[in-house]
Amino acid sequence: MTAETHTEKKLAILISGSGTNLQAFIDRMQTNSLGAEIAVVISNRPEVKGLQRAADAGIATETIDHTGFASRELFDEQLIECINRYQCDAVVLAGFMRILTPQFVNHFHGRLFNIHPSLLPKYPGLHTHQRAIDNRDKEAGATVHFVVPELDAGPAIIQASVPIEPGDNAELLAQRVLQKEHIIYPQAVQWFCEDRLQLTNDNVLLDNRALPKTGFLLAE
Ligand code: NHR
Ligand code: GAR
Repeated sequence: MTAETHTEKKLAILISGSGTNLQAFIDRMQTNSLGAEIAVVISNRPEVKGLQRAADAGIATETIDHTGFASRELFDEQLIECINRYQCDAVVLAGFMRILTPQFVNHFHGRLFNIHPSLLPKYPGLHTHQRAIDNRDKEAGATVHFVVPELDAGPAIIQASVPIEPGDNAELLAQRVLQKEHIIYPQAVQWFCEDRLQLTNDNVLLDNRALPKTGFLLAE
């Protein structure tokens, strides 16, 4: 007998591109330190590198090309159907670049995660690193959050910060932030998979205690 009381959760990971965050999840799954199975990787763009990463790891892949749909609603319906076909318990957006309809977000309420490359609530939306540099911020970072219908407004779970160095450009800064993303994103989802993380009306609870509004802060 083991002490395990829950069955291993199944994840759908949604990507649009390179998939280095996806790779961080794959690495953790392969060393049994994720506490979850990646049941399927879904891309809205054909032939991206992330699909190859999944295939190389023996994970099922699906491509649902958004350009083939007449509306966001129809695209999202197809996504929901696909995710449910693999009986997934949670959905992980990993560099997924399509805004999702309220219908999709509400369907997966409390089990839909995103990582955004800024210290939210600063810089929702796109081009976060350039905006932080242009504003002469001293630090940048990334935030793992539960997704709600309003873009990048969902409650934070973990944040990590990095310094902005003199002479930085958006690409250099993105690389520095990505290294932190690869640590905090699997960690947050692991908490969920261990039944330690919960979204309530007003709060994110970790081990039944409310997290601060900016989430758990990963120290340097
Ligand atoms: N959907 C909802 N409802 N809420 C969020 O918080 C979401 C979301 C979908 C994706 C990721 C997000 C990010 O972290 C995310 C969060 C895409 C865009 C965007 O403008 C903005 C934010 C995010 C993802 N997408 C364009 C669109 O028309 C397309 C851009 C492109 O294809 O390059 O969907 O940053
Ligand atoms: C990551 O920096 C992620 O935070 C960001 O895109 C990159 C994806 O990298 N996400 C967004 O901007 C969401 N709109 P990856 O494909 O190598 O994981």
